[in-house]
Amino acid sequence: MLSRRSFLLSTLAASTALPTLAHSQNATPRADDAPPTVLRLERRSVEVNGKPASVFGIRQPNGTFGIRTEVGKRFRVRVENGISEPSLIHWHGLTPPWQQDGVPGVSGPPIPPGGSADYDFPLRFGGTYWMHSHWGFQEQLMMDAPLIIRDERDRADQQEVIVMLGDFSFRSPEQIFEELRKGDAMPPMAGMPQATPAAAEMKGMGQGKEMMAPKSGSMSGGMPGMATGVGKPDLNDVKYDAFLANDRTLADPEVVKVEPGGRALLRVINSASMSAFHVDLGPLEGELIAVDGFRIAPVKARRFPIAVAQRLDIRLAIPRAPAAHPVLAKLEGENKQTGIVLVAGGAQVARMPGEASMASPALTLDLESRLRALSPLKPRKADRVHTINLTGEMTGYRWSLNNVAWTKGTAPLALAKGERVELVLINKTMMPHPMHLHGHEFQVVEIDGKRFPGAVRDTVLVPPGRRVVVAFDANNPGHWAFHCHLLYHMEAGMFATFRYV
Ligand SMILES: [Cu+2]
Repeated sequence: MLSRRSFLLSTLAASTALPTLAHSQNATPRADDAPPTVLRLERRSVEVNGKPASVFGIRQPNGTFGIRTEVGKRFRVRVENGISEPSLIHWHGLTPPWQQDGVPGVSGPPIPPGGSADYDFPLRFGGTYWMHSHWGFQEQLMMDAPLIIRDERDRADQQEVIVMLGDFSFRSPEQIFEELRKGDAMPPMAGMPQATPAAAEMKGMGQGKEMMAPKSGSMSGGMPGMATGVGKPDLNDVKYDAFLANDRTLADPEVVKVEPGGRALLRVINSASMSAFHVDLGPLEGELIAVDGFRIAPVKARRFPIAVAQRLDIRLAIPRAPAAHPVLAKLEGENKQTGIVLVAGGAQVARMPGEASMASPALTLDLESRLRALSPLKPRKADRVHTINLTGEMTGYRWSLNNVAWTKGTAPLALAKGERVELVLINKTMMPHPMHLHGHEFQVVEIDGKRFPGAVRDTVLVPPGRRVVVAFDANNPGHWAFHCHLLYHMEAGMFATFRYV
């Protein structure tokens, strides 16, 4: 078993310049250094549907899941691997030096059982982020936690409520992946005509007038998961046993006391491996003030879509009358739901069913097309454009980018320091793909040919048949992952890297 020291040395061997790992090399910390926050990777038990389940967790020694810190501070963390297998934690949405990004085989080696790794970098911006393992299928087993960076948006008179969404199966992730590969659910062939989710768009929550891709030939014949009609997207190809909010189902939801007449900030994190939701506030109107941590011109609504790995910051004014206010998350395309309950005053909490009376529609880009960044990128012509087709093959659940299923030997995509880069993401498949870029925030600048100064974020949904363009500045040299955040798509090869120095 590797010691922590040999892990650090092997990290060093992988790279010549590691200024930000300097702290871990110091035998004695400087006097002005606070000790690092320790995060322990651990096994733990949770109860789901009345049955015990062994999952993972990321906790501080005092029991706190994840980290809550402040903008301007350094992110000084020691991760201790207390499980019996290797692991490595990715700080989703942060922009660390690339060696500290936590992607095994790209950023550095995994932490062996019993080992630890140190992290130290400045926090440039605040917001709602999260952390999760990038090793194997550990994310499906809840190796994830909130990563909250407070900034001027946080107010003393505002109660923070974190809602971490998840999908859960009593089957092992390996078994789930095996079932997918055997063809219980198969993506369409690359290059085949693509149907569009027109029906779902019509039923969509928003009334946006966005462009739709033209409807073309149906792929639904013989496609599992598509029996409900022509032209619908293929959603939810893993059948889960439960959907969780803060580790719990609606049979026994988390109940959070809030102040009647007070303010709350919901920090919703979709840490599910494969499931997108509609956050449903019932009769309450919320104000969406940030996506993926970054501020937007506020949008008021009662329902907000959230794709896998995305975050929503929603301000709520709690009514004065005593009442229970469920905050539900409804699985897209189905009637399954999960959530928590906000209780103001002495109100009774009524039992809520885990299934809604109606199925939710698929997520659309209606909201995305209406979001406007409060701090957009400086307008600038792209120095480099990468067109990235989101692709899939018929056999064996093979997902890919530009028809390449990533392996360690796949060449990185090129870019150069200082460039404005645009990624043209074209979904040639029947499934929606939430695409995530590591180490950089990007701005959504185009949907289906229409340019607009959209949200700055780190994960964008590309529904079937749609074309989404994101722009970013190549200002953080290194070797970075870019991938679909659906866990089994990523594992199947829907993954690429960028490398520049
Ligand atoms: Cu995908």
